[in-house]
Amino acid sequence: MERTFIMVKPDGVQRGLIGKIIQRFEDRGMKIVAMKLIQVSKQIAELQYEEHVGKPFYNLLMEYIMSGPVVVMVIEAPDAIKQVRRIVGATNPQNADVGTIRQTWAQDVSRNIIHASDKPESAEREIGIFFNRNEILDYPLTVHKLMFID
Ligand code: IDP
Ligand code: MG
Repeated sequence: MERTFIMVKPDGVQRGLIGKIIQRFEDRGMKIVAMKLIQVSKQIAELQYEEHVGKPFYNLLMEYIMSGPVVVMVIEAPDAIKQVRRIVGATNPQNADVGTIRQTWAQDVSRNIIHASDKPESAEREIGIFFNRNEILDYPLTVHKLMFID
């Protein structure tokens, strides 16, 4: 099992999509091991998006991510990082495959409603930014017995 980090961005929260987005991951049998509703501070936003410093969209991205509450989650699943990114879809919703979260609910790259870690180092770093160890729960998900053969 692998862990990844996702965030329902402020537009996703304002548009009432928290439940629908979580449903996509639950439907796939992915396990939520941590979750909370928070307001991102400037300090946290700078950490989350440090790789984008200096890019033309950086300031807009910082404003966007701090513009309202977000839902942050840690999801556990086999090959979680790649599989979650497949469910999320391409960064620009206009390029996202039909049926992905971004293709279903978004139109514009600067309002793409969800974040998901792109590689193992990012997942570890991002989980560490948003969660303490004691906020990440270790528990069995009963449905896994029906979905996986050890
Ligand atoms: P990702 O979210 O699919 O990993 P990244 O390239 O890491 O995409 O970009 C981080 C976020 O920055 C995107 O999700 C999107 O909100 C925003 N972003 C990326 N490229 C652009 C752009 O060209 N214009 C405006 N915003 C952008
Ligand atoms: Mg990214």
